[in-house]
Amino acid sequence: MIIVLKPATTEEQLNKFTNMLKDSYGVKVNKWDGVQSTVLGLIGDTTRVDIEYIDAQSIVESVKRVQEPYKKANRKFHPDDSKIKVTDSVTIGGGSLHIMAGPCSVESEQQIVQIAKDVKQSGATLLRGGAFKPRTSPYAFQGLKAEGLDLLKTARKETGLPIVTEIMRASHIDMFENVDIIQVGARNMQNFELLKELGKIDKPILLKRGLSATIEEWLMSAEYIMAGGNDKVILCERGIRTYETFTRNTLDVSAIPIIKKLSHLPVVVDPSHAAGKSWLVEPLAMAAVAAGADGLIIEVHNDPPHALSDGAQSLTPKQFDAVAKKVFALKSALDTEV
Ligand SMILES: [Mn+2]
Repeated sequence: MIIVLKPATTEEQLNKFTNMLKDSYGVKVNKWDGVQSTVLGLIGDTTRVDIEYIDAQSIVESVKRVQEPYKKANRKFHPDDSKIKVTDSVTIGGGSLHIMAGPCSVESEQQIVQIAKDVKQSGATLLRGGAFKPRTSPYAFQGLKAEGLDLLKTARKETGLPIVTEIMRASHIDMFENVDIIQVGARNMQNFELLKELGKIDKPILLKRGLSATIEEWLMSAEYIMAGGNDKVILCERGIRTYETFTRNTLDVSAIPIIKKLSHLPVVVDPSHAAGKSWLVEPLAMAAVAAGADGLIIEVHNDPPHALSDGAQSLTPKQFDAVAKKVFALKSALDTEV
């Protein structure tokens, strides 16, 4: 339920009203302060709330029930875009464009440090790299695990790039304490126990869309994290499963404006896993930025044919440089649009 308060509402009236809502109905009250008005979002069982009584209060401008099952992720509860601060220099959402780039898997110190330097040179502002790898086959390379995390930290030290890497299980959260953005992969999007644990920490979470997840299911997974108190959720569209087999997945470009309409959370797009083919990364990246994405996450490898995972979709540093140039040029053209 959403309650919009009149602009003249005083702090004292607001507190009294909020306490009444909590005490009478046992709901949580989420407050959003806008320039013109204050919006209260009621979370919990609102079936007992007397909507006519609320509407009759002198400080209430309007009140309406929210049909969607996601509340904290809902734009109605938070009309402005969320800006997720990662470091002093990197904030995702709110109009900026950030590129996270790096290899599918961290393979060695030399590999990750060199790629980090290269992608930074091309304008990437975050370094991606998998240490724990969820692979379709149990016989495929499973990642360097804890050693991979250490190598990512070495690359961060060398370049200053914040790091984003995937977590596979809740018992690893302590190990990820010094990671800048924790990624939840597509296969874990509905691992609700993991999501609940990530809701208890104060760190940005990159939540990838599940292979066959609807937009509402994806937002409900974000809600799981936010319900626990962690509002720092960044959504990542990475392609969905369709009948098409030419591409690894089908990039759902329409999800970007739909998420923007339904939610205030930033959206990052992964053209690499959507395409599965390196030559498709550039057009899909351009489409994503044109559709309003807040960022891109792109796989870059120094030697794609010999990559331990996802070589076919990885760009070389030189190819990445060309893609980044085009993407930033497109972004500035969009920003100067009248
Ligand atoms: Mn990959």
